[in-house]
Amino acid sequence: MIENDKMGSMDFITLNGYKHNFFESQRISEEEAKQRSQSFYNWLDSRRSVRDFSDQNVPKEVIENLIKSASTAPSGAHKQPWIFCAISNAKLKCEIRIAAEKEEKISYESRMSERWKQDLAPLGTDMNKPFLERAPWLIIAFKKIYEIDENGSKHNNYYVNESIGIACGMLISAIHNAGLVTLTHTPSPMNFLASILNRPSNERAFLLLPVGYAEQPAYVPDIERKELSNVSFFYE
Ligand code: IYR
Repeated sequence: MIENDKMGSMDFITLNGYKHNFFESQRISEEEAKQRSQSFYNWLDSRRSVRDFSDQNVPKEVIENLIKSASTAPSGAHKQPWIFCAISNAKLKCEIRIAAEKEEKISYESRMSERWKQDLAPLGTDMNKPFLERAPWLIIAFKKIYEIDENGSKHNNYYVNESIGIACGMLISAIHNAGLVTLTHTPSPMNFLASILNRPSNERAFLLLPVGYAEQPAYVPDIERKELSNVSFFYE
């Protein structure tokens, strides 16, 4: 039996020949859990996708901590199938903006349906992406669809989209926690990112996140989140 109390339990056990360390779980009262879950929700709910960026610098150390936070995400078979490229280099940002706007122009002019453009109208997006140059950092999440072992053989990773999606969610929360803003930018197709950044053949761009301080003033769309009753169904 594995006890969940450190008292009298072992520091580690062995399963299938692999070491499993004692996990010191946090125990908090129901009252504290109610308070903490409410205040965490209030704090997450104050996050908004922001398109108006200040050009104020953000220290590299902050970006490193954001990426470390994202990389704590769970992943299929713990393969951690991601790499986060952080770009502050002005020339690269300019190159990325030009390439993204080229794709977006085609998308807005011919790839996206009228319905899609109508759905985006409240958000105020268009083919111009000045934030790609103005934000001090761009973080581009690449998924690693396979790994290459020492013999050059390819091994597919597992649940890659789920894994990197979770990591990006955690990254967005970490950005919010650091007093910074971002938005999820997905120029489509995104393969120009791998070529500009010289990424290896097993990596595919998943999401581009400009990171920085919000411009003063910044404006965000007047939109609402769905109510709990519209996003949940309880079976008790
Ligand atoms: N990638 C385009 C279009 C776009 C699509 C969706 I769905 C959005 O929620 C927002 C934008 C762009 O970045 O403008």
